[in-house]
Amino acid sequence: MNYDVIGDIHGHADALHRLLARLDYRERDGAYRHASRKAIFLGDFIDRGPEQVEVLSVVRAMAAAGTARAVMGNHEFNALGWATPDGSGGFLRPHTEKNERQHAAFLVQIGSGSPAHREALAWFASLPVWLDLGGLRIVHACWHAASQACLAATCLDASGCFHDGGLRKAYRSGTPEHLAADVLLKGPEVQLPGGHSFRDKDGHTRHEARLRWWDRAATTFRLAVLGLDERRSELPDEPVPSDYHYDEPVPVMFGHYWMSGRPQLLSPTTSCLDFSVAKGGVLTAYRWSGEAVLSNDNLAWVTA
Ligand SMILES: [Mn+2]
Repeated sequence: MNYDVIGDIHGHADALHRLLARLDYRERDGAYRHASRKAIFLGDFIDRGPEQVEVLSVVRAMAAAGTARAVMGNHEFNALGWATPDGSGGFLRPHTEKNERQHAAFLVQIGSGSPAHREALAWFASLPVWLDLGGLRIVHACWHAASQACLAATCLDASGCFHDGGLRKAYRSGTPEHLAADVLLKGPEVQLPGGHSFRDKDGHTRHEARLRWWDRAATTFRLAVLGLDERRSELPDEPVPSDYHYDEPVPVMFGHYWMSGRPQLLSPTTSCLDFSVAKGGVLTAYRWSGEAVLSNDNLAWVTA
């Protein structure tokens, strides 16, 4: 099977319609279809953008018609946690001001507590955390076998989706399952050594940093930490104690990282397809036809 893998949409339905048209999908019997290809969505359908209900409608229709598959993003994981009581008067994802701000547009657009909201949650819960298609691997933020094994053992059903008890376990802070869900859906972070810290773009002091797990040459903190380009030299030139680096020959595609600029591969076997459509960037797809070595020629995109 040939797949068109599509990055984070975040409620930008207009871009999604244009991208599917650009990829030669046509709407018939209520769903976009292609004569010889299927779509795969990398998660993060909701939050931020203006047409989140429409995005869910397009993607769910394709999934129901068998013309697309999808994995869970951290925003769908968060939506489930936000709406699931924790049994002691709160919710799995606390209703803090920061969490509410991140989710408010979705709750307004879908109608918090409405039948449509409940239906969307049931669909989010039906999304697998990753897809292993043999020659192609799909996950929202990071491919990491040990984290996958950890979740599969106690939190996921046979289709790779969270069951109710598994979702609760993955939300329990300090457990291996919580860390595993974080790695797969939000990407691995490491503690900086020797009390090092830096200020992030919001001015918060951080002692942990996100890793460029797809870069096998990124062996020191200075090389491996993401998103600090101009201040890289402040980081220690010491080895990263991390087993997160991906160095297998099977191509892996993911979203999540708010890349900017013209879409391009990260390496011949790794491709982040999130080019920030929700921040004025582009909605991006990789047109995969079975190749083990990826090519920039197979990237396609539309502007926001
Ligand atoms: Mn994400």
